[in-house]
Amino acid sequence: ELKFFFPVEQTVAVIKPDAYGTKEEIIKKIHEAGFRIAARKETKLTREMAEEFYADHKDKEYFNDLVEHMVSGPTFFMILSREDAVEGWRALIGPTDPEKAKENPETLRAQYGTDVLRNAVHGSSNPDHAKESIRKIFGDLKFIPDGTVKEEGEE
Ligand code: RTP
Repeated sequence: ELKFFFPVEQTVAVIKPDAYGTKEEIIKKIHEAGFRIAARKETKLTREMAEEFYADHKDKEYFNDLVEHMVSGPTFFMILSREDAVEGWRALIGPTDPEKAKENPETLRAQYGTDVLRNAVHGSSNPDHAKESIRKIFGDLKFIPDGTVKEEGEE
């Protein structure tokens, strides 16, 4: 009998202010898709934090609108843990534009997004970005192999 094991991976998932009111529904779907929520943090971003979080987009024409949106209300950050978490979460959320996401009505952006800016959720685009976002949002967390995370100093 052959068995394949895939490494547990972490990604950052964000419920943006426009979807904050549907947070509990989204969390239920996250669990149904087999993710564990290894860490969570709820915060209202300052302009500085929002600009840092989306630093790679600072030359885009939508950057100011994006930052305005991200500071408009509370944001819910999660570290999701699962096999193939980065790609799995991106598949669950769907494309950036909720209209396009509607090609698969099961995607979260199809269900909770409003438009290309207010598209309900964010996901890391690759494992390096995931690590960088984890550091920006959660500080230096120590990862242990089963995908759970601990804060520095915690047993
Ligand atoms: P990715 O980079 O992995 O594709 O991520 P994404 O789907 O979140 O979309 P991305 O193109 O990276 O853009 C980041 C966020 O900026 C807002 N946005 N607005 N008005 C617009 O044309 C526009 N384009 C992007 C969205 O909130 C998007 O999630």
